[in-house]
Amino acid sequence: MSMLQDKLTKLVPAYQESIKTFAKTHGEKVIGSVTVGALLGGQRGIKSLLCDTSEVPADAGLIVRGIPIMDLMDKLPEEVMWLLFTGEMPTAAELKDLQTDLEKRRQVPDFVWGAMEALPKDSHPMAVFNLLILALERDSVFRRRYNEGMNKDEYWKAALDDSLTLIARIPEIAAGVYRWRYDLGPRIAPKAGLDWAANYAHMMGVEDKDGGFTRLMRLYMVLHTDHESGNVSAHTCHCVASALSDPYYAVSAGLNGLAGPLHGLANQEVLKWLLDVLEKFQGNPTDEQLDVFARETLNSGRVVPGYGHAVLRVVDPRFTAFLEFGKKECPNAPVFKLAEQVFRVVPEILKGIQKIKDPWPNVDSISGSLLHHYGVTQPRYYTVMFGVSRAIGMCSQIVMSRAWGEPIQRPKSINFAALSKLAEA
Ligand code: CMX
Repeated sequence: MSMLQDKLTKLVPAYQESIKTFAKTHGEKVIGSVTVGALLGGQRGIKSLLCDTSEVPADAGLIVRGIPIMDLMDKLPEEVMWLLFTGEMPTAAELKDLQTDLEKRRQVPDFVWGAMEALPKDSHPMAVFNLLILALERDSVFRRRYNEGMNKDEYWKAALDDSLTLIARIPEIAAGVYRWRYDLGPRIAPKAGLDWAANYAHMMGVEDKDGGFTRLMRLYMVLHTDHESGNVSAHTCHCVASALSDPYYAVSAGLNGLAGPLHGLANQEVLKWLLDVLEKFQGNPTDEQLDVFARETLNSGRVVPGYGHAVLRVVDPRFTAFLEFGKKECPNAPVFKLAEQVFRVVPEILKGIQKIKDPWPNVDSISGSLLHHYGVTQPRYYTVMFGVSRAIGMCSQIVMSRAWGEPIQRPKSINFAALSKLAEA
């Protein structure tokens, strides 16, 4: 048993018990209400999901298990992974043990590559990536044990087993998609002794003379791990897993949601938008030119990608973390400079549009400008990188839900006639 499995075996019974007792004591308490506006407005603000891995206060942004994301900037993704699963930072021995466990699990079976190579090259990288995660489902321990009659109390253990294997294999799958999709040569094998994000950078084969790309990848993988449970990808994953579909099914489903342009695909849209600006003005524009360009986007009925958020009402701290990284590592890179300039110009425009609740940048408005600087110049690939990291958070949420025994989700829908009757009564 790995140290993470051992740690959770000690922590889970108390967690289970506290929720069971809480449900008995407070099961009938009212904690909120549902307005017609919320029902018709994408369920905004309805508190209906339990998530202990992270929270996103509107005025502060991501907090992972009580720690603001900015305080985790210099950590490894594996440390944040341990934090998400257990609520504590790992000791050096625990970190080492987790890395060793991931290393043991990371061999991607050959049939996965066969599935990839059967696809047309112009498939979207997110479609290929999600399909390969589904292909990994063949090895699901959760499904096998369920078929063998697994006791309910063991669900979380089998979900953890699958989660660890999935997280171990996901960088190689994502790097394989990158090299195949853009004809960059044969796949590069993982290297012993490298941490999880450094290995992902290594397997992508991006030239990295001063180690800047590896540093970016560590930060990127830390910043995108989790964002509570109400966003499209997390709550899709959560819902699918509640049917006891195993983590491969659930994470792949969640990542299909991440592939939407209003969610994770926004990072692709942002880079396309920034490159359009550079092309139109043959380089970095003046603030006035940028202002006109952004207003043209809005007037043509499109969104300015990377700006606004369903929950946040301040600058996304993950944006700030990337901004700090860029100022230190590549202050003069043209695309990064443009992303900084957009931050100066666009919020002032969005503040003037009454319906927009959040005029501030989210994480997607800047991440691609840094990737582009290091040579990852294919925006259609960016959401895959987001997905590699987000799989960690989704898996931690699945394990927590199976640990406390969350039942299958089944909110009630009503038709318009019934809604009208209720509202008018
Ligand atoms: N540009 C133009 N219009 C915007 C906008 C933007 N950046 N942000 C919000 N709006 C518009 C909405 O489209 C909506 O218009 P309609 O009422 O005409 O439909 C109106 O302002 C109100 O929206 P809101 O309540 O402020 O925001 P929502 O919760 O509805 O949507 C989000 C949130 C993120 C989908 C939206 O801000 C947006 O589309 N942003 C651009 C895409 C983006 O960056 N997405 C990534 C989000 C982070 C992530 O999930 O990864």
